[in-house]
Amino acid sequence: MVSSKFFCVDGHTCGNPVRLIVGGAPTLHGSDMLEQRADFLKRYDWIRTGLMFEPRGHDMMSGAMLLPPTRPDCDVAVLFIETSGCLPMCGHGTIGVITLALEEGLITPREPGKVYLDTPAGLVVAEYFEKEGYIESVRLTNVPSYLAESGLSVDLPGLGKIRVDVAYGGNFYAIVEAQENFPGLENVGVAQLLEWSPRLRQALNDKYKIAHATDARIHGVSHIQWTGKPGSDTADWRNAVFYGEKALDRSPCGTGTSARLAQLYARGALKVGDTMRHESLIGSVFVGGIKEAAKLGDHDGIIPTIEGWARKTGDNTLLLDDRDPYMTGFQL
Ligand code: PYC
Repeated sequence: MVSSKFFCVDGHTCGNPVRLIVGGAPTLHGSDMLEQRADFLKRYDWIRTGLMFEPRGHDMMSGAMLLPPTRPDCDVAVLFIETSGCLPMCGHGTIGVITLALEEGLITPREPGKVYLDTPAGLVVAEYFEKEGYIESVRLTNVPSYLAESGLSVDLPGLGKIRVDVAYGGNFYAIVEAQENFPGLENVGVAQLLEWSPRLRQALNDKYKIAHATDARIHGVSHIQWTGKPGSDTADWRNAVFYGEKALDRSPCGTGTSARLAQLYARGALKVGDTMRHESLIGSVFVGGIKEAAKLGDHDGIIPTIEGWARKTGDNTLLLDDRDPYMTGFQL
């Protein structure tokens, strides 16, 4: 029998799970985190599927591992592992990873109060705020974000014509606002979103080829962001972000909020210095902000900030054992 053991710290960021692998992560090859991500997917994807999918995880499971940084300006590197693959960047994941890693004493930032993170999408700076020996909240300065396309449309059988903007916030998001065939998130159930989302993503990727303005290794719409009115009058907008095959983010989604900020900025609805309170499906809130303007190729984008909180739920030792027919996980 060959059995691999993984020590994990489990938690959640505003309701969405975070499983931080603190022991058992492989050593990866590659001169930057995008190359190391490709190496992981080629040689170790069984670790991701085994730790994220049932029976050790579930449709929404999301995790990360800390690695030595590939760039000198960073304290640590992070590889995100999800049921959907290895995202270039994950905002709720970063807030969770920073909270759990600091509370467990796993990283010692060279500048107190800030962690410089090497992610596959680029440098992310996480400021953290402590209270009574715990991390109360984390505000990350995300990668440059921008509106890539506006007014794209596809026809979906049973739903009709749907118009979207596509914005980048560390991943590419098709942002769906209220329109003739979508009455806004507040009027639509979860089952409906889970049915529409994969079909909409497929139709968009079949019709349009979306690639990052300065790094074509990042391409394709991976997430669908449904938008609507918030449930609380202290929030500005509500979203539900679909990713993978069945996941709907329980948090307001950090990279999704960054993409939404970039879209609203491009439209003139927000400006540098503005903030937006973004509510999730379950009512948890991230505060998004526009720190400064940024240029990505020909696009006028932004540097967004995202603030949220995470809490530890437990310690977890997981085994991937080759006697187990479900060692590498399954999804229904
Ligand atoms: O918070 O960026 C995020 C995220 C991506 C997928 C799920 N959450």
